[in-house]
Amino acid sequence: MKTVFSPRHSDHWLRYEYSGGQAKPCFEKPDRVEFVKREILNRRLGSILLAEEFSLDHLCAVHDESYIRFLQECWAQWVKEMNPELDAIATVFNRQSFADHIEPRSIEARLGKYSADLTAGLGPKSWYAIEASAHVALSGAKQLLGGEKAMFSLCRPAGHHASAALMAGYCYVNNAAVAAQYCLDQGCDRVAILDIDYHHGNGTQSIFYERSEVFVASIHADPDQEYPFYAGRADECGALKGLGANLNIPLSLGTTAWPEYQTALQQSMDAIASYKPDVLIVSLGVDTYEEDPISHFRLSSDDFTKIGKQLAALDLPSLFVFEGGYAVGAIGVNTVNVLEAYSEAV
Ligand code: OKS
Ligand code: ZN
Repeated sequence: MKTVFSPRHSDHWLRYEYSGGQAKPCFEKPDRVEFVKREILNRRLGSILLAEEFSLDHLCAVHDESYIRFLQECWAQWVKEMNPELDAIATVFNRQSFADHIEPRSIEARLGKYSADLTAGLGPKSWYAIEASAHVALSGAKQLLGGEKAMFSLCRPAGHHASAALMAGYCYVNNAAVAAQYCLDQGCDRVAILDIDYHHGNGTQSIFYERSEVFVASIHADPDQEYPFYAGRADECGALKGLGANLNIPLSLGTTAWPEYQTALQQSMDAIASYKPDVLIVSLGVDTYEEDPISHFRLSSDDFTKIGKQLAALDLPSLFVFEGGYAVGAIGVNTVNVLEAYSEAV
């Protein structure tokens, strides 16, 4: 399996993340994908291609144009109005609808309009990494449609919490959604997205919730107990034309190990098989790992091999898009375990 990568990911880094009322060092750091890249080379998974450039239209096909403009402009405006020594992050939020039609002027107000919560900020060059990450996903999709059986887009920052006009959960542009829309625009009739990150892919769900051409399935920690809290329940099945095209499988924290996970994976695969998509996009997070510092499932490194093997049974052209995973010592092994087992089984 070939990988697409961009060194521009390292343009994105933040000083702090906020949790439990505290500023802490970030779990989401540039190292993460460098470790994955190193393991890909060590294990000879396949060649590593640099991302191609794509038009911004592909991002605007799933995101509001005003939101993308905000991501581009944020840092320059933050420097003018706020403190250039600190990350650009929201302090106020638009929870009232009176100003929804207004593009706010001040950067504080714009950050609040386009942030879901305090889990996503922007640094001096974050936009360049965000754009490159979308290009990594688009390049993978292009290769797939060009005839590759499977591709790995080693995206950073991740995307699955980002909705049409909100950044959240370390995510800015929804890379998997951008890739899915690209596949449709290039002639696919139906695309399935399977999100196996530990966290519910609430951004992806919201982008495609009322559409039938993209089936979205997510296996994740129960939102009663885990971020993103406000989406991911089993009764969220899609709406309007998208009714029936959304599947959530929440699993309980602390106790979920391979037997429960395997059953959920099979259930999601059965649903995808009956949807009969032209391509599969896997939002691949490895924060389901037992030693992940922010998550509470109990998958072992060997279990990631089993995931790859099991997914191969779908026998679909597959684009793996990287999402979360914070146990940097094992992040490469766990990720490549999925990809290598998938490649060997198809
Ligand atoms: C705040 C929790 C923030 C979680 C961010 C989730 C990042 C992730 N106490 N998403 O898949 O890995
Ligand atoms: Zn995650």
